[in-house]
Amino acid sequence: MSNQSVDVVIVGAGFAGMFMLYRVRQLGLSAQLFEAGDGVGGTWYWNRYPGARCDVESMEYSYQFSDELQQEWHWSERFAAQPEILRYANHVADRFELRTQMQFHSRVQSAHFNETQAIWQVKVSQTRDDKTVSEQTWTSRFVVMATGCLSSTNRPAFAGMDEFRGQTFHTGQWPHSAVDFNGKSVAVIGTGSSAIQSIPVIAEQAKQLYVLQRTPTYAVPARNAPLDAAYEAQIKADYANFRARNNQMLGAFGGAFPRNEVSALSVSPEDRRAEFERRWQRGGLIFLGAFNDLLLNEACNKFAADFVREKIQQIVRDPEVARKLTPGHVIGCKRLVIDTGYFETFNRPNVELVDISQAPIERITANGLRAAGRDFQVDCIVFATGFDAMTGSLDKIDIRGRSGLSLREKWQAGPKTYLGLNVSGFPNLFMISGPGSPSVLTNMMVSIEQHVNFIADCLKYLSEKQLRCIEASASAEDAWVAHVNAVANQTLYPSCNSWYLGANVPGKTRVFMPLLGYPPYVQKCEQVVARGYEGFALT
Ligand code: NA7
Repeated sequence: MSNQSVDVVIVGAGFAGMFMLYRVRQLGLSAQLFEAGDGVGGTWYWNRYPGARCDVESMEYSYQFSDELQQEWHWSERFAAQPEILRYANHVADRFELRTQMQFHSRVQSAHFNETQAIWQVKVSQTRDDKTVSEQTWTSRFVVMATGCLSSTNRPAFAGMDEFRGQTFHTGQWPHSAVDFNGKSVAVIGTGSSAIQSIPVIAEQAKQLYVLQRTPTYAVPARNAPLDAAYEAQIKADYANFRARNNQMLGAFGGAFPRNEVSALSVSPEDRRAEFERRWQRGGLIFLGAFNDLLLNEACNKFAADFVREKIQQIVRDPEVARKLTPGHVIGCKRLVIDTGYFETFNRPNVELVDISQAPIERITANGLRAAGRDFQVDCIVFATGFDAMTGSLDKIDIRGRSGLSLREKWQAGPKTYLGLNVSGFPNLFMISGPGSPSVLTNMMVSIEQHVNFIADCLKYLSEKQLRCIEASASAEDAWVAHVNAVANQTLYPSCNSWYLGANVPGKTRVFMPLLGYPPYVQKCEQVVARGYEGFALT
């Protein structure tokens, strides 16, 4: 069927799109959700690579909108693995009967705003095996982009890609059927989070594993374990307060082991080391909360970086391999990775680290690849090369606002938003965890719920006040972009080539995209609402 009309079109069936659909239905509005995959889960639907696991603790990485849901769901491990998170997403979709308004195998190609009627026209391709089988046009008053921050894969254009006769995989688009590396020679390109999680698992299966590293990465142990039943019971007995404590944290997680609110310079070297060691032994991202200025002051950062560098030297037996695995940049300015046996994997006889920092991959060949002046013969190549983060999935859709203004063009010099929720010139178009919001610097589940609640409350307000359109003003947007940059520039975050800056994608404009600091952001959103949606034009 084509030319259908609803109040709200939602793009994406990850945790953001699912909860948005739930809230829109609660408001009594009609909605249709489109999803390119054939199931719910978003990031956790696509990222099925071996070892894929969340880096936020399970008891925190879940919805909080339904107390029954959070009470009845049981996580089996401290850090949940991808299959369990996907089961959770499916459970939520079933429990709240969300699938009735979801259309799978459906890729939104364009969304154009019709100014005369103040409606959006959305073109959707229905696909089978990546081929378009039919097209639909939908109209809606509102469009919500729940397209995810890390869903558009970054695939470097290596020469000779078509020549390779073996199997290739991208960690962000892993096959849904099991992949068996037993007895195979494998090359993994990249050493970011996805690589660091998958390398130890692949190494156990593969005959030979080559890890092609352009930049070494800091990783701290996850110390994953079965979820402690007493800890689970304790949190469930007081879940609301546990959530409230986490919401006060800079990244909306880790309230059970909060940041140590003193400077790394204010304590003796022995006490500093003891605090790093305490957090290293506990495991997880809380390592960077050892002191309150690790990402503000280079000297303090170096204490933390040196601590991890020493650990790498201790774990990796071959001093030359250890040296190559040791990062030199600021720790934490690229997302810190939590690992399970990553550095230990380089002590295995079937694993070789290939340093391509000085001599990049020259080409892919029929039997493998050529890099660092050598030919590597492999059966499989795993591209763990990351994502066109935060803007990639929006860029793929032809989004046009007032006067046919295209979002791609508007964002050519970097994304501009107001609150990471809306863009001037694009009325009634919302994005969840868009650039300019805390998003990827937080526990995404918390940020997602906060954004969805903001949008749903806004839709309710518009309907109560009989308003047709909401749109960020250009001046509020400019001021917001300046604010996001100013906050980032007070920190060490902009100092290295991270995907936060778009530095991993050749040609992408270098702009620090997420906003640091969840609690002040929430306060700002509340203030905006209290002042009648300050910074937005309501018509
Ligand atoms: P990341 O963290 O962006 O890592 C990608 C890796 O791929 C990284 O080591 C890159 O090296 C490497 N890369 C990218 N392009 C190339 C080329 N052309 N040649 C060689 N190596 C390359 O992506 P992940 O999927 O691991 O993690 C993304 C997020 O998902 C993560 O932060 C978690 O939040 C979950 P580089 O460092 O750019 O030199």
